[in-house]
Amino acid sequence: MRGRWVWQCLVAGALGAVFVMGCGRGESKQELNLFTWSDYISEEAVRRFEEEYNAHVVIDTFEDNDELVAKLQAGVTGYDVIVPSDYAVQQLINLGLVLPLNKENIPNFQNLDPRFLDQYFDPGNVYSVPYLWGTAGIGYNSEVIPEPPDSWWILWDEKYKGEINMLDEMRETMAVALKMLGYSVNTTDPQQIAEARDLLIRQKPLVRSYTTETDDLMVSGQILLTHAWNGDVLRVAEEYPQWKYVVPKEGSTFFLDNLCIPKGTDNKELAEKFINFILEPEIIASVSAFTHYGNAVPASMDYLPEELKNDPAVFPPDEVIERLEMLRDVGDAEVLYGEAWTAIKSAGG
Ligand code: N2P
Repeated sequence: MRGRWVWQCLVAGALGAVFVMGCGRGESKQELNLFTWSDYISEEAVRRFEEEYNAHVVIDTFEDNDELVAKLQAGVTGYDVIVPSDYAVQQLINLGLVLPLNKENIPNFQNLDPRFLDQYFDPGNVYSVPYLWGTAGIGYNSEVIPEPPDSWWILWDEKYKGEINMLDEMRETMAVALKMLGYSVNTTDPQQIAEARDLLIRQKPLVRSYTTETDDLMVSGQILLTHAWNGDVLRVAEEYPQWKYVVPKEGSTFFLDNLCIPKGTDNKELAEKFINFILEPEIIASVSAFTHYGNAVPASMDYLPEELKNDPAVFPPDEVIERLEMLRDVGDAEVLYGEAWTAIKSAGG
């Protein structure tokens, strides 16, 4: 009897060892699920994280902050790291959809420029780590429009009917109209929101599309003008230098996108390792070099290509910065924005 038991144990042990060895040969790779904007991380950052942590990075993309918030609110799980903008971080915190970060696991937090920390949307950076920042403005095809447009009004010019794209991002697109009217992008005044709505409805017959994924439209020549984030135009411009970017004189928005860990992650430890890894100066530099967005790690400047460092469209001069406002959570007025946006989207084009 005893002998049989010993034999069984040996077999079980051997099987166990085979299982463990099997795991060591690949199956044990941990998965890091990143939910982010399109073209918003470098291949180098992904590859090096995968190598160093024996992990596999799975990327899923969203098109705008509302989509990200709505998905998490609807209970979609399985993501370990998400990339909300400023005001969306505030919304996610209020909804209880992001987890507090354990800074002990993120020693590279000290690499961050204090100017990007402790923002209104997350005092003390309990839930968020700054990632990339940029501006919204106008991307234009300089072969056809040689003079840099200085005003948002060009997107209302009949001459370009059917060749204009607007960002499909409620707060950003409302911000264009609000700035044209001389109002704050964070107004909660129903009258001002209604005026902005009407201006965008007036523009609609000229608009070819509303999308935040503008690359193909620019490259294929289907549009001549687009409301866009700077990096998205500058990345295309590397290969298609006719595409240029300006921030109009009426002013615009400045965004700060952040790394957060959503509730429902099943690997918070790996998520924190990933965030820490991204904050390595050389790694975040590779992200900026690819995306053409500024980052919040000053030491990364040493690794950035000269042209990028000196590009005022990436690092705007003070006179441009003065014209920029950051979007904020508008609280109850969000409903008014939502109604305005629905009216714009459903208006006859
Ligand atoms: C990247 C989009 C930039 C994110 N394709 C703006 N918050």
